[in-house]
Amino acid sequence: MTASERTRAPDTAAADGAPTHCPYCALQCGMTVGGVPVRVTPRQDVPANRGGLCHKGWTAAELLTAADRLTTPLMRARRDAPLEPCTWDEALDRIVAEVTRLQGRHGRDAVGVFGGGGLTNEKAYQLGKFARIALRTAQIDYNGRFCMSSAAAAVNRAFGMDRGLPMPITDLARADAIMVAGGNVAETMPPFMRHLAEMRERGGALIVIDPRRTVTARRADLHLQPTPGTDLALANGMLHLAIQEGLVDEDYIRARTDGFEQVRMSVNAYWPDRVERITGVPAPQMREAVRLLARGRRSLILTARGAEQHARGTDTVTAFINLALALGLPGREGSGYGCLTGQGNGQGGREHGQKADQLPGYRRIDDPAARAHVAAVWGVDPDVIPGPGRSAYELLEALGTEDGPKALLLFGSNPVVSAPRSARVEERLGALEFLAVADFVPSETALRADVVLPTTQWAEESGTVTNLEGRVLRRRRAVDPPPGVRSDLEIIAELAGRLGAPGAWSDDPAEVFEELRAASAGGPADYSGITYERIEAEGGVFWPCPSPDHPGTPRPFLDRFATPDGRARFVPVEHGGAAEGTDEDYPVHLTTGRVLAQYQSGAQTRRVAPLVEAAPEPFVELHPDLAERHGVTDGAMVRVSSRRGAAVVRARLVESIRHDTVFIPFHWAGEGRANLLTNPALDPVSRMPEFKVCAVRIEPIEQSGADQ
Ligand SMILES: Nc1nc2c(c(=O)[nH]1)N[C@H]1C(S)=C(S)[C@@H](COP(=O)(O)OP(=O)(O)OC[C@H]3O[C@@H](n4cnc5c(=O)[nH]c(N)nc54)[C@H](O)[C@@H]3O)O[C@H]1N2
Ligand SMILES: Nc1nc2c(c(=O)[nH]1)N[C@H]1C(S)=C(S)[C@@H](COP(=O)(O)OP(=O)(O)OC[C@H]3O[C@@H](n4cnc5c(=O)[nH]c(N)nc54)[C@H](O)[C@@H]3O)O[C@H]1N2
Ligand code: SF4
Ligand SMILES: [Mo]
Repeated sequence: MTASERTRAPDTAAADGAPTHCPYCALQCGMTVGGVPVRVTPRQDVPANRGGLCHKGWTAAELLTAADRLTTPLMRARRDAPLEPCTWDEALDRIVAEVTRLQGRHGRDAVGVFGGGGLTNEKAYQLGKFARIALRTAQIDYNGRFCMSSAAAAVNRAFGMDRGLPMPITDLARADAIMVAGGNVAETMPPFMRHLAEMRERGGALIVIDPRRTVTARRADLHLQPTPGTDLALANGMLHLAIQEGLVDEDYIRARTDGFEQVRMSVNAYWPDRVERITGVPAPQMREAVRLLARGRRSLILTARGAEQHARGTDTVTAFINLALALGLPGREGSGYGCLTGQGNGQGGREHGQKADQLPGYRRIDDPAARAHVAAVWGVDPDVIPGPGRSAYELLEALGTEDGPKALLLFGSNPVVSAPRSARVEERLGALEFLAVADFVPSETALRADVVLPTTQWAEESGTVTNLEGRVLRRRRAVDPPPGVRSDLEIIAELAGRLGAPGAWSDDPAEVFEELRAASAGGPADYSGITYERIEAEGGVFWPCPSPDHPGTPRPFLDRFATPDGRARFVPVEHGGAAEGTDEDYPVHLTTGRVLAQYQSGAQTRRVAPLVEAAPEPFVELHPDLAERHGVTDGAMVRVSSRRGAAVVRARLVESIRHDTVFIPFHWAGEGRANLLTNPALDPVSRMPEFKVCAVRIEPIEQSGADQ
């Protein structure tokens, strides 16, 4: 009997359903799910949302009954044959046969694994373990590489430990000023705005840095509107001004940091006129932003994908951290630097080993002590564990090549839509000898697979997620899954068994969590003191939590940073601009991002009717002056081309965007796919692709049609 069959009843029997959390973003709003038909109601007792939900959360129950929900495994006999229903045994046997055949012929690394930041901690942990000791492949990475990896790299470098927000979200309302660089939280985490609104009501100032005057920017006291890809220069320019105006906190710098002198010298060259020329932000606005940040003791600098998804994303985040350190903010209650994580388990998903260079507990896979610890928990010899593998885009690009994986097993991502230069990624997926995808809907990537495994989703299963605050929360099973589907944990356990893997492979989330606790013990992301019972009783527990009597760590850096000597590191960084500049052929900057009613690749939200109604199709946002120069009218179809391909989308003329920049949200498949255009130039440290800027050309469709 499998876990899905064992626990037919919901795991909390409250009249109005089970208390759980939203299937989508990292805010992990609390909601109660249950009833007939199944309904979602917001919870008041969860600090992140306090009774609020966004449009996606309110309509989340519709996901459970998507018309084309997968309920039976699918398989194709040959690469060019259609997908047809099959039994679980046939599907799993086929996967094991292909894995065995390809690894026998080409070695262990012939099979790759791709995971996702939406997977629970238990799944992320088990997937990493499965790759390392069942498949014994180094080739595993996940979509979080496309998300907050640049911030993670910068934060590790500066503070020695990567926890998105180093404080409870409720600290935000008491801040004197908050600067959000490249985050449109009013659309990407709407209930987050409550905390910012409360701060403003108390007299705090909101500063937003975004090339577009977004809904978030409109609610700010100050909006800086730079050219995409120039935040690093902007942050260095602000630090230059802080030094010039005597606003740096010399006592703090001496007591808690290292390396300021080098940074002080390096930002000498970022005088206001020069930075204004690079960024397009008027110098008086930079000065005002610095003064607002420096006027009180409680200020925060937050970055999100707009500042991070760049080929210099790590250095860009570092520039913002340098500014925060110079102003004396990190490691003080209610102030500092934070990264807004994105996916439902964006934080926990990056801690337990689905990343190419990582073992559970945020340990490094090349650290002998970490390997020995984790190997002991897994019951294997440390030598069995492979070394680091390729990063997400590099892994996708290597598929089907001479020394790349010939087979890929994918859980929780839809790279055909969401990976950069996606036509190339499709080509690489096509070059595989075997692709297996586990999903609960037929995503664009699942439809290209040889075997599709239908899984349980969100409210049909239990497990833990770690939200943007670093607070570990419980997702609870609120409804029964449809007959025929299995959980990711059951699938992994079955495959591990058939592959003859060593060690224990439970399909019960509670048991897997117990193992995760042991595997993470002593690591930077230490969960060993966290239990399901504590999460329940305490409304979540902040990691690190190294023992059952430890209270958890809401504010990790108050006494010391997590570096070996406890001091934060300044790192000098230099502006270099976008990897791909504009020129005569491609004269306009393209940036990409999100709209409120769609989520990520859209695999889920394009199946929810009210969301489709709210955001039915892709579009390109451009300024009326730019549109006029290109002969584009509002509502007309236009072709947007980059060096990598062309997308066809409807024009939306808005005054709120810079004249030199256009914006396309990335939630749709087909010819309006933003990622047909994006540039996979990678950050040298984080291996993050440059989703947020490339060079494009815009043409009205009729005109270019006549040219051909
Ligand atoms: N509705 C909705 N909400 C979501 C998601 C979703 O898909 N839909 N996804 C979730 C996930 S995984 C994530 S990672 C988060 C992302 O959350 P955000 O980071 O808030 O989302 P984005 O829209 O990708 O980017 C934010 C802003 O960056 C701006 N930007 C573009 N280029 C630059 C630049 O060079 N510099 C600066 N400063 N800004 C720039 C864009 O104009 C955009 O308004 O959202 C989460 N929440
Ligand atoms: N141009 C551009 N591209 C981007 C971005 C951008 O800003 N601009 N942002 C990037 C970012 S930040 C992110 S996070 C990525 C996200 O992009 P993707 O990785 O494609 O994320 P999703 O669309 O959430 O895909 C998740 C898939 O897994 C399925 N799924 C969800 N939960 C589970 C589960 O528990 N188990 C299994 N087996 N399947 C599950 C869903 O149905 C869906 O098909 O996109 C990146 N791509
Ligand atoms: S803000 Fe995020 S977690 Fe909250 S309801 Fe919306 S999608 Fe769900
Ligand atoms: Mo993300």
